[in-house]
Amino acid sequence: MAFKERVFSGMQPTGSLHLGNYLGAMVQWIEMQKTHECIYCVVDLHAITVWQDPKELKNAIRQVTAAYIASGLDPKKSIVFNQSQVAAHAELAWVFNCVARLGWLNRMTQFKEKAGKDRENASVGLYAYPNLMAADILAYQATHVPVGEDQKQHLELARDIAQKFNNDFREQIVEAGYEDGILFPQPEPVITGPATRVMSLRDGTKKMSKSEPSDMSRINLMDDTDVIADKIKRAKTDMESAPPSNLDELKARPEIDNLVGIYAALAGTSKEAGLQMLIDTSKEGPSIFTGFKKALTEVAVEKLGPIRAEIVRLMGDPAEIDRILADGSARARAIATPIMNQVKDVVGFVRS
Ligand code: AQP
Repeated sequence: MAFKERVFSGMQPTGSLHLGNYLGAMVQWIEMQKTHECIYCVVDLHAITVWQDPKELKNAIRQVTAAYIASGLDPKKSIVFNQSQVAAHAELAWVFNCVARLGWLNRMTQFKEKAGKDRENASVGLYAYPNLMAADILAYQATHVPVGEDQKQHLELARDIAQKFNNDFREQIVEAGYEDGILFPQPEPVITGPATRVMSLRDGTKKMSKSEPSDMSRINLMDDTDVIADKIKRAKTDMESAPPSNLDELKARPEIDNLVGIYAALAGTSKEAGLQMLIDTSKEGPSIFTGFKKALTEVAVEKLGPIRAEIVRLMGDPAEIDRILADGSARARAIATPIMNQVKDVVGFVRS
């Protein structure tokens, strides 16, 4: 069966969204909304795989929703909702817990990074996170998933799960009316944002992340002008006395490469043009990066300032945000429930 193109993606309400979330995923979400049926979720079930203060979680769910809308998602066009309100996510995740193999999950690098040395103390949910992510996507038979590069491995797992489910239950899937025996499509990762991997401002080898303890490592969508300027001013560079003269040299200097990449993505220009800007401003002093950092601050404030102002405005009316989420949940349920019912039939459950 040829599946209708449908987009699904989500972000965790584990803190304020940052530039990595915005450039790595959100920019692509907004683009895809113009051409596709899109479902954008605030993945609160994923958030609780690590401890979340319940009072802060509620606020974070509303703030991430506000950030989606402030960044340009249209909740009338796209479906915007929070994951916990559509039961199909958790139901399908359980089925997938029984389809996915332990060996597959053991290979997931994100679990290793997040669990760190204290693996025995990590929640079972954190380990099974990729199965829930597969369920998020496949509960809607979604075909395209715009994400940052860090999610590539999880997407591959979702494809493996879809394939194994289709193989395991082929006979029943055909009986359910899917002539080719395919109930779940192979979801395609869409990793094409302007900066698919934004790195920490403090360490060019680590990705920018909400859960990194140092706030100086990231630019949050909620940061004001002074905070953005301060973070960029203090962003780690290196001790070299000259700027890189070409893209190969730039690549070998991860912190500079990251800043040039961020500049290019925000200014809507190429990395080459960003590097040229760094070269042209390097004589301004006192450091070779002073002029470049000033330009980077300007473009960051210009781009993020209006988004921040709109998040603040939307957060002034939490009841309106809740209405948007309720409307989105109802529309999401209308798609996911019939698919979930087919899954239940195919697996052999008696529905009552
Ligand atoms: N640094 C990044 N560069 C590019 N894309 C990124 N994404 C996250 N960080 C970067 C993309 O943002 C989307 C939502 O991510 P998430 O909130 O589900 O969780 P995450 O990937 O684990 O992001 P964080 O910020 O690191 O959250 P915590 O710290 O809570 O785990 C995804 O598409 C992701 O690729």
